[in-house]
Amino acid sequence: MLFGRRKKNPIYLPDKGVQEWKYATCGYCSTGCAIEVGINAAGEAVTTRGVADAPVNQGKLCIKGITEASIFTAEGRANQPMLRQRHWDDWQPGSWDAALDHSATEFKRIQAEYGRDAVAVVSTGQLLTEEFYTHGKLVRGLIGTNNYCGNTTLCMASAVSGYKRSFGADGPPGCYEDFEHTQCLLAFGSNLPEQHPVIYWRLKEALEKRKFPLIVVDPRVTMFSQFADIHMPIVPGTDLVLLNALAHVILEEGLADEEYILAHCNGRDELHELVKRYDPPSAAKICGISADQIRQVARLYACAGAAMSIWTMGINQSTHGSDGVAAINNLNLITGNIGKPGGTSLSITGQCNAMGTREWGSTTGLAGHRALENPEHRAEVGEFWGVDPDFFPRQRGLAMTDIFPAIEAGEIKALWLVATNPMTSMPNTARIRKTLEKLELLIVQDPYQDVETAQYAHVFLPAAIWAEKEGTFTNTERRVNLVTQVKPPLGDSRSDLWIFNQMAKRFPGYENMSFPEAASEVFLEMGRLSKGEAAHGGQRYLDISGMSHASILAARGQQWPLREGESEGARRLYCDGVYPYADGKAKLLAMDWQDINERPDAEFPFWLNSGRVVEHFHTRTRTGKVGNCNKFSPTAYMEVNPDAAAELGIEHLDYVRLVSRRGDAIVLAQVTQRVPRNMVFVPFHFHDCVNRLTLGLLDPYSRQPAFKQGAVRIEKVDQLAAGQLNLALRAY
Ligand SMILES: Nc1nc2c(c(=O)[nH]1)N[C@H]1C(S)=C(S)[C@@H](COP(=O)(O)OP(=O)(O)OC[C@H]3O[C@@H](n4cnc5c(=O)[nH]c(N)nc54)[C@H](O)[C@@H]3O)O[C@H]1N2
Ligand SMILES: Nc1nc2c(c(=O)[nH]1)N[C@H]1C(S)=C(S)[C@@H](COP(=O)(O)OP(=O)(O)OC[C@H]3O[C@@H](n4cnc5c(=O)[nH]c(N)nc54)[C@H](O)[C@@H]3O)O[C@H]1N2
Ligand code: SF4
Ligand SMILES: [Mo]
Repeated sequence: MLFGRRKKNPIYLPDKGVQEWKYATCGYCSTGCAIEVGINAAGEAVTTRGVADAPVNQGKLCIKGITEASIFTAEGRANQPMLRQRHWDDWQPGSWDAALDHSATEFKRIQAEYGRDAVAVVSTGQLLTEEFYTHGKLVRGLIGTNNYCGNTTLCMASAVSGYKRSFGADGPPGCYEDFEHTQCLLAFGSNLPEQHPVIYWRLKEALEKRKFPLIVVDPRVTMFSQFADIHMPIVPGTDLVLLNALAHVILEEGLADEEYILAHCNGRDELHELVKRYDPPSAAKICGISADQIRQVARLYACAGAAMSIWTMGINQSTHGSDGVAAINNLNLITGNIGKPGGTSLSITGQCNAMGTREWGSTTGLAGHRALENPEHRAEVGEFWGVDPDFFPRQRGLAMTDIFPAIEAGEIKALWLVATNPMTSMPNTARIRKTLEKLELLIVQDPYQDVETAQYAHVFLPAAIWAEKEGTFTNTERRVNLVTQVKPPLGDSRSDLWIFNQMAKRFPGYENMSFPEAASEVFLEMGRLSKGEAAHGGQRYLDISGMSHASILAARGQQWPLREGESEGARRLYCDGVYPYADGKAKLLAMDWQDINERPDAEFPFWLNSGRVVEHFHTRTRTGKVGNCNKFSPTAYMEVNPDAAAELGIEHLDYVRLVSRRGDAIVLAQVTQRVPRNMVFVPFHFHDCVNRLTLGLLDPYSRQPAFKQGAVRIEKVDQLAAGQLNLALRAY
């Protein structure tokens, strides 16, 4: 008898009738895979493939990239502007002029009545960089509100803040190629194989050529921790304790690179003094990692020659997110592991263009990593844009997570949401819902009209999506890559760039400024603004003056800094040990851990952890409608440990109710050893689910919510009723 493939049908790839392949960069995660979209004779996008000679992915794509062609025509796409008086009225289709006139007039009325900052704008990490730059110019230079932020507060804010505190500027100093040089890799709160599958593939390739220790710190037994040599199942929210203990061992045992510290760092003695309190036995009691393992990992890391750390949301989404990042930077500074091949502090970013908005969006400052607090920066940008520098605020305004409470308090009356869906993605969504109901004007700009936030909107602006537009994304390793327009926008939807340019025309001061229509021209303008000297006298790191759309396309992505006249960008930052602080030195920061999270107790005995799965992206406006993604997890569920399930009498695939101090949610039980006995993990992709439960205490520096630390209890429910409710909730 024959077994295996020979008896089965061969894999059959249908001919999609592709006539032309067009170049883009994937629009989901921050890996930055180069992708080609196949266009058929009718001009429709029918399929995708990886670009073989692209430095990032070398032809690879993950499930989301492979199925990305179907998002253009996915259910729910909006194709015309819509307006209504009150959010419970029916939508009325309107022209672009009507929608934009109404929006601009209302902004002006509200600003005149309540003050300039009564209008808030919340942006995203999912537009093209040229769009971010133009949006920033419009909001900072014409509308003039200081309450301008992005969903990156939910995502990368702690990394930005930690980089700034340690090094004096934002920007991940390493690159993917570091995997090929490192001798030890330590990953914190990142599930790389699921969330950045192609970065993980790069790491695996490196590991297959040359073995080095891989250590994963995560309270769950994720796919990444299963592939690791050492898994450290940390107590949620205690990474700072572990990091201080690692620094303790390294400094006490004389394993630090004292020469590097002396030449390039301030604050050594203060750090040493503080970490004396974090001896391994004391730290073990808090973070749950044994004293022996702490010593073992500290020695491995410090003696490795070249060691690198990566991290994602397990660190950033915490009440000590910014401190956690700075503590990772401490670890790499004291071991001399910055700016050298295989030695780095590499924040794995999130959304496709989380980097682009940090660089050029002006959300927390001014374009090109400039600060509102710096008078020279205000003058530079003011002159370049044709705006009186006094028109710019003198300090940054509210973060996204502070904008919603300010709406609640009545200080903000109008909100413009661009490419973000806080009704599903913010903590404590019941409160967000009430907040949105209070607004006099809510504008939602999104390609999909079924995005939950639109339920409370007065104006809906239908945006073109991804490769219906042209422009650039910057990925995790500072690589700027191109999206070309592979097909025209659906129906009457328009590119975000076009929408911002049209909105700009409706504000006084427009005549003195320039708003180029072509993304390639906007890019060159950004290049000009990126040139010159940095505040401390050295060259600016964020310099893209040597790039153009054409050069980026030819190279399949270029890294910044790439200065005028250069042909290749820098793979790493700070290779000379000079940091962007005035004295050129990095800061070692002494940070004590404070126990301020909501923790499990008798009433709510489980840790509530949340995050992602490989087949879905965020609030599922896209992957929820892509059959080949959605079929793998079509409904909300929790991971629960078999011992806990047995104790509660819960079977695999039972419906249960999760209850927190904020609210409740119905989920299916997936009984698995992935989580410890006192924890449940719920993917956040589903509406009316985990974010009804989350508390979201804020990090004091970054204002990022602690999405991953809360407390819940599990209740049994009537299976039939719960099933019906679940079906009703999951419209798609
Ligand atoms: N498939 C897919 N890929 C994505 C996305 C997506 O939605 N879907 N989103 C993109 C975006 S925007 C982002 S930000 C990234 C996020 O990428 P990741 O951060 O890798 O993903 P998460 O699942 O949010 O969280 C990672 C891990 O943090 C762990 N964790 C929880 N609490 C702690 C803690 O206290 N300490 C430590 N050390 N770990 C902890 C969780 O158990 C979880 O396994 O993914 C990007 N890529
Ligand atoms: N509990 C819990 N909550 C979380 C997290 C968690 O781990 N746990 N993670 C947080 C993180 S890291 C993030 S990044 C946030 C993400 O939270 P959101 O930003 O709210 O999530 P998305 O679903 O990505 O929303 C983006 C919206 O932009 C739209 N869009 C896509 N492309 C375009 C475009 O070109 N133009 C326009 N105008 N719109 C476009 C999409 O249709 C979608 O509606 O969620 C956060 N929330
Ligand atoms: S790894 Fe990220 S960038 Fe690459 S195909 Fe998948 S979602 Fe797209
Ligand atoms: Mo994110």
